[in-house]
Amino acid sequence: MAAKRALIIGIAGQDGSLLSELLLSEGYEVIGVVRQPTSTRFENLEAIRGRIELQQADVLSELSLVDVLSASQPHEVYNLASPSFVPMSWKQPVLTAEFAAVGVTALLEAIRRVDDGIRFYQASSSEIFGESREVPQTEETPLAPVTPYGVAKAYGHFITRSYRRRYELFASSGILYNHESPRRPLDFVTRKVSHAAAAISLGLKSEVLLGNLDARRDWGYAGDYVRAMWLVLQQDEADDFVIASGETHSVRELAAAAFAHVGLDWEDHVRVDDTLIRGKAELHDIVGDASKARERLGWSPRVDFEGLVQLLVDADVERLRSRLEPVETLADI
Ligand code: GDR
Repeated sequence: MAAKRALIIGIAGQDGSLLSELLLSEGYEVIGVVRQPTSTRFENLEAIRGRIELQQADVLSELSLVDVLSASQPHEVYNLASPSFVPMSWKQPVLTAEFAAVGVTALLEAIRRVDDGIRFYQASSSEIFGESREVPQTEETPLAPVTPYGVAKAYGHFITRSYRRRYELFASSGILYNHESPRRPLDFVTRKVSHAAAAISLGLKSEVLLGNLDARRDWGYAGDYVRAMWLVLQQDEADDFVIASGETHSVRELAAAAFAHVGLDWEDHVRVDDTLIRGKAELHDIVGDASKARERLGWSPRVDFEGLVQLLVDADVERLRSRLEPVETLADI
């Protein structure tokens, strides 16, 4: 049987690159869509660059999407193209809405025109639950987003459902809670903390500034979560799925675990910077009930919170050490 073809919009990010690796291991042909020229060096794709094809397209241009879909004829399309750092959405609310809301519509329209048999995955987010009255949240929990990012993602979520209903497209959403890996940019709190713990343990810095230490999140490992994305598109029917660990931990617990892993006391190195506190934009009680994913997809996370923190810190120690080595070698000469 000919290999299945997957098109990943936003392939160069954390999720896109991890999903590519999974799909390649499942025997897929993987085509990625990027906004930059395809000759750009994408760090996350280095290891698999020779095994994937890249196409340049803009999710705001339906025509460019129609061209890419017509040329590549994918069986599955994963839409991971969106800004992902939530505080930035207050600085760039229009751009956020363009990519996370309008872009999804352009993509659904392009799919409908080119081949309505394509299976479509939309990256929804737990941010759509915002000030949720229901704890934990399920696929049926009413949406109450509070950030421009959450509002735009809610649009993306609803338009995906709307096309599923009106045009009977195979269009599914994964409502993913926070999912992390060593490929997370340093703006996000997990990488910020793991990188700081690693750097401090190596004597490269002495402290890190964080925001609200009492903030809680439902954190998981991104490698587990991209597996859920793939499973969502292997079902008989399109649907929405909450993908979450089902437990929350505070930023304080995150810092304590990360610093303890390198033999340090977090309280000696963490300072609070009030400008990083999100105030009324902070989300509370955001925790997912992934029962449906467990029952229907057979999905459950393999890496727990402790395992995740250790994996992140170990990767940062490794990365920083390998950068340090050439310097030490030079110093020896
Ligand atoms: P989030 O992730 O906004 O939940 O969105 P982030 O890691 O930025 O924040 C998590 C929590 O940590 C608190 N916090 C800090 N956050 C950052 N970034 N920096 C700090 O110094 C800091 N100190 C405390 C925050 O207040 C917050 O409570 C992520 C993204 O991946 C989204 O794209 C995705 O949709 C959601 O998760 C689900």
